[in-house]
Amino acid sequence: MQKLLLSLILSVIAAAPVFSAQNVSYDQLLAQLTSHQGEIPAAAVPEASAKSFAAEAEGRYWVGIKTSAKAERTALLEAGFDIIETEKDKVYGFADHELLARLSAAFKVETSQPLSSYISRSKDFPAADAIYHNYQETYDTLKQLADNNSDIASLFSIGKTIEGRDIWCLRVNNSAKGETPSSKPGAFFMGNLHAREHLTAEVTLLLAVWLMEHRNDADVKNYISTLDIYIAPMANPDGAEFDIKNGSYQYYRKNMAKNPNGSRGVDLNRNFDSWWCEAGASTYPGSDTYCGPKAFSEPESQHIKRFFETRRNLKTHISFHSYASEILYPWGGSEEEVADERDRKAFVKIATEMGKLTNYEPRKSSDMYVATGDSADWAYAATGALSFTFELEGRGFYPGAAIVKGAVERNIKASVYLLSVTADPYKVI
Ligand code: 0X9
Ligand code: ZN
Repeated sequence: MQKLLLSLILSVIAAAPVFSAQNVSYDQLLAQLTSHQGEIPAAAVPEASAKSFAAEAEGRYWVGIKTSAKAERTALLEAGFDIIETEKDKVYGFADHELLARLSAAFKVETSQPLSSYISRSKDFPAADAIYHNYQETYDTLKQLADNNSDIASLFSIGKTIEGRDIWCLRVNNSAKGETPSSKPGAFFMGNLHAREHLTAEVTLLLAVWLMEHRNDADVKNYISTLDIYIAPMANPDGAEFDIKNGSYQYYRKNMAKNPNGSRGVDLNRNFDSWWCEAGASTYPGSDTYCGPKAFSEPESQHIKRFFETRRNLKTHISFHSYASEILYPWGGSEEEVADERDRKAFVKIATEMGKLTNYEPRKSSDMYVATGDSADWAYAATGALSFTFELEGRGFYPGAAIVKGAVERNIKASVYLLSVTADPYKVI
């Protein structure tokens, strides 16, 4: 529960954001962390006084369910329960009244703590988390990177979301720009498919900033001239913006689809056509693991699909999520291991190496639970690109400003390692 308390405390602090996209630099962006750490209260407050959840959180509960079996965890996902934390014999997540009643009937619900509501007037990250970049700030930063490095970088939109926002992607390639095809081996880094996992957008955005600043380092220079690199920090910008819409967090995961039953959102990481809506996904539109009316029903997943399908040069991919400190490789939707022995060995070896650089645990995606329809499973199955799901570090979706620097640094190392094998991922085995 410490993670919740910290998030609660952080989000009640109000002050103006400090971000400026002018002359963006990696050190400058990270230096802002120091100036904000002083605003984070050191001591936790009693749970009863913590009340920073937004209106969206009203009527929701933080629920603990006794379970130790993997099959039961998968069944919980199917019942519409998004497992957020896992202990040896217990899992935690959010549920509204209706879901809580259904869960209580079928599972051993041990604890349920109501979330109170709090509405603030700003439309941005809570002040203590002003280091995080909202959608406009993310675009401004990417645009400036592209403008300042126009010989090797370009910015284009993968497509528009359900609310009409562009899914921006920075491309790093010294010969091809925008959507022009390239035959160079490609790597694709994607963040924020899940709305509330904001740290994933920071890691990918700062990766882009770092690469541009280090463009003349011998190894980076080599990757830039031989590879086709894509970085899309916000794959679900509608959800990410909704999650911070009142200046306090909404604990929102899905996209902004309007479901026929009046509920909101499809889980984009259950909407891809990889055993779509079989195990570990819910057909209940209100649930956090709702798979949507059909595979690829959502514009966001359609655009990501088209992105992969029109770039058959992509060899490696990371979809960044949070939080579990894990590096996951296929399959996630099946307990099977991938059939191709070369791929299997490469997955394990590359995940292990990236695990050493991040201190995250490499494992088969379905080891924790089986969940179908995820983007990395689909990307690997459809294109052969070695696709990983990272679950970043931290305790909670809102781990605060102080975590950003370490997470960014570690994940840049892992990402650069992935670039180092992208030309021939099988050389590692
Ligand atoms: O459940 C998910 O979509 C991912 N975890 S998260 O907490 N970020 O929501 C994990 C997806 C990969 N795992 C499986 N397919 N089992
Ligand atoms: Zn996620």
